[in-house]
Amino acid sequence: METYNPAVIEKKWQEFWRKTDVFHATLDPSKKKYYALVEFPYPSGQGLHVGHPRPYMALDIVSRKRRLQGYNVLYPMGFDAFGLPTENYAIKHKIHPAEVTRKNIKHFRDQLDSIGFSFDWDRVINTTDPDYYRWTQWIFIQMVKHGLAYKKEVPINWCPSCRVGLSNEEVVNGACERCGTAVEHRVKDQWMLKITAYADRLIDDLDTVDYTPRIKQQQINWIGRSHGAEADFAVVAGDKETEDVLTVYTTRPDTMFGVTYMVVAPEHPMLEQYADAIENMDEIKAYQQQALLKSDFERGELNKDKTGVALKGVCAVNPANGKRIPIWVSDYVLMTYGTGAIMAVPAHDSRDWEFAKKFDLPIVEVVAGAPVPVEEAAFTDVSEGTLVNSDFLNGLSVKDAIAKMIAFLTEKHLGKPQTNYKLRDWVFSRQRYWGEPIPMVYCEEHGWQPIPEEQLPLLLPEVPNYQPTATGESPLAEMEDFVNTTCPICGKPARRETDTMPQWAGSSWYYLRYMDPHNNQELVSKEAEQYFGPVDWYNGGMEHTTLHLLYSRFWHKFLYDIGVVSTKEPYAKRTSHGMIMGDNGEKMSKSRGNVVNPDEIVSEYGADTLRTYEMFIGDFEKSANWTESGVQGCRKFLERVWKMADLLTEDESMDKETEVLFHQSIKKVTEDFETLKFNTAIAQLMTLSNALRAKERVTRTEWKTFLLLLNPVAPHVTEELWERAGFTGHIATDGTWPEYQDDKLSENYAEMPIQINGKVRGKVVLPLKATQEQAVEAAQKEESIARYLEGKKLAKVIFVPNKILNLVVK
Ligand code: ANZ
Repeated sequence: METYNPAVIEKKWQEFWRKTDVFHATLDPSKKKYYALVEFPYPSGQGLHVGHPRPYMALDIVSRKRRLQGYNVLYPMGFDAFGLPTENYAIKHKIHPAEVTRKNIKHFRDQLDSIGFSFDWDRVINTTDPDYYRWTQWIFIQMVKHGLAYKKEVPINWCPSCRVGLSNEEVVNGACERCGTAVEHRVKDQWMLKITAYADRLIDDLDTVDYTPRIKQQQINWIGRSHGAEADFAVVAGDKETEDVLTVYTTRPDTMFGVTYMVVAPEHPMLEQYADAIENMDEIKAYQQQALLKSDFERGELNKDKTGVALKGVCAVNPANGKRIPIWVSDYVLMTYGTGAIMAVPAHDSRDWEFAKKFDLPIVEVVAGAPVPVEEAAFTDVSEGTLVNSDFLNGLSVKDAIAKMIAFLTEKHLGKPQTNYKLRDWVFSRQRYWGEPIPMVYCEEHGWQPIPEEQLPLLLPEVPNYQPTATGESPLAEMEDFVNTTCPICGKPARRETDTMPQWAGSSWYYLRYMDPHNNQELVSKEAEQYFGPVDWYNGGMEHTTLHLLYSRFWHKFLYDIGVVSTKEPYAKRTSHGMIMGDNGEKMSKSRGNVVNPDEIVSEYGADTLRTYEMFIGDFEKSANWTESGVQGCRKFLERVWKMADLLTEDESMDKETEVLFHQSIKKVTEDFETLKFNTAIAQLMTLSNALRAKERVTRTEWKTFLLLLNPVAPHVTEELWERAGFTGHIATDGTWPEYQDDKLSENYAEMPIQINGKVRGKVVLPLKATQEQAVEAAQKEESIARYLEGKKLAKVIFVPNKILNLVVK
């Protein structure tokens, strides 16, 4: 046979798949469906590097295998194309972002096609297409109508370099996620989405889905639900107890008797309120100025040198024992969490402890059982320890003391049980051009109104300049034609919202559109949603666990509440992949010069080699370093497979010697493909191919089975070999996934030496449980033995099961 030439084979089969449209998922409720989803890419100007397709290959394997198992598989792909890099590129090169996007998508599509994915391209979506974002806008309007979208003056995270407001999620260590510039705080009127209304359901419904444990845990941590109490501390100004109280949020009401001071955030309104009574207001003002410069992240950090100022002339009263305690202002207390004020218990809270040590404040132990005295370290373990120095709580465990103190506060009207969340409402406005216009209009008389739904999509107008304005307004603000409109209620002149949506908007519901991408009546038809939903398996990056995944679960739950979708959760299963690093072990990036372009690998070694290598490179959930020698190894494997075609015999049945290995391989590959163990599945196929080559013949059933098992990984070469072997049809159109037999999973056969009159004359292969009669019968049939029996009389039979058969003849 000629040599393996992937360049020719791969084009041929990609063309075949395209022509036969085999990967198109039809809406056919008579067939069992399987919906596999991968995160759609942002079509950047750089194109794909070899890290991007790793997750696509994984679910391509699952999709191809499921199709062979008879499923109607929906495996779609699209482009998440709104976003800053495109806009920035457009600004720099003076090309319209839509033009940039078109070019980039074309490039991505070519790259993806060359790798041979089984995507259903009839369903491709692009979030910047008005037919798509019309529905993104529609969902926003439904949220407005249900009170989940509202406008609010909020201090936002402002990136002075991108000139854009960022959500908390887009701020990483106090810097802009995209460009790394330190984030400032600014007050702006923003559209907000009330994701907090769904906080409990976003945690509780995790019990109903199959997500990798660390993904679940990250979501839980991000939402940050904590149970505790609010407690009121009376404020004393001068020497008089006022009517006012300072309310704190605490998860440890049991430690109330250990409170030795209070702390308010620098932004706390009580400071303004008591400005007259506070004697050192100048000092406080100076401190407030300083705090403004720090991000919440910096402020919350442990082990950071604590700063603060004590209020002079104002103090508070501990509601448990009536003692007067000082009030401090310090930036380790955030205005954005709880009530912006805390009761400090230095003996049992590490940050309070550090603060107390620095400013020499009293430390009172109220939970006994610390391994070292509380003067040396805070004792924070709540599972051990007994309350002391705490009046009516003495002797109780922490758990019981919490309950008792909450009951006490509630009864005395000094507090109440309270649940808090770290999760904040989602800042949904962006002052950028390249995003979905927010379909809202402001009327002097009727306030903010959504535009009538018949007017959707609200098109993004062409602007001469995409540059964000110096005032921080979106470029749309300068387009009078766009801005000036009429009020949908009274018809009088009104102004349009000029902010656009964040990039997270389009990706919050895209999996629904794939189910029914061309529907111009609805976002998705009931029929399509009920058939294809929910997504059976969604794989994506770990970095999207707290942003995209949470946002899309929130939108889905809202759509469930208004009857658009029929399931409570969008994704039945979610997994994550590890990254592919450069050959130097560092993250692939242009600046590090370690980027590998898949195009080069495809043209030098072939797509099947690239696919095999990326799936063989290591544990799918862990990161792995790219090595060229690894690529070469996989290419060699496929070349050996190619040459195996020369060993093909006319026999149909499986040879006994490799039958068990075959059944074991079917089982292992079938299971490993479903449990992210692509590497061990491939290793098994390598072992199997070695065994087949060792026996120097491959029967037709063996060859067929082997090609089917390898097909999801290396679809082109296996189709070619299938065709050359003359098997019926093609794998993609006619193949059926092989099944193993339980009773063939272990060695059931043994070779038995046959003796004639005490001398070994040959051997037979017998089932392990063979009886004496079966053994004798097999021996008589065996040519090498039969000669010795000819014309003789069988006098005696000595049979040791599974070991030996001795025939005594005369
Ligand atoms: C007294 C106390 C004693 C606390 C103790 C802890 C341990 P989570 O679990 O994250 O909800 N806290 C409350 N509001 C705060 C704010 N705005 N900025 C900074 N810290 C704040 O944490 C709740 C605990 O964090 C609260 O319980 C409070 O300190 C602090 F041994 O109250 B605790």
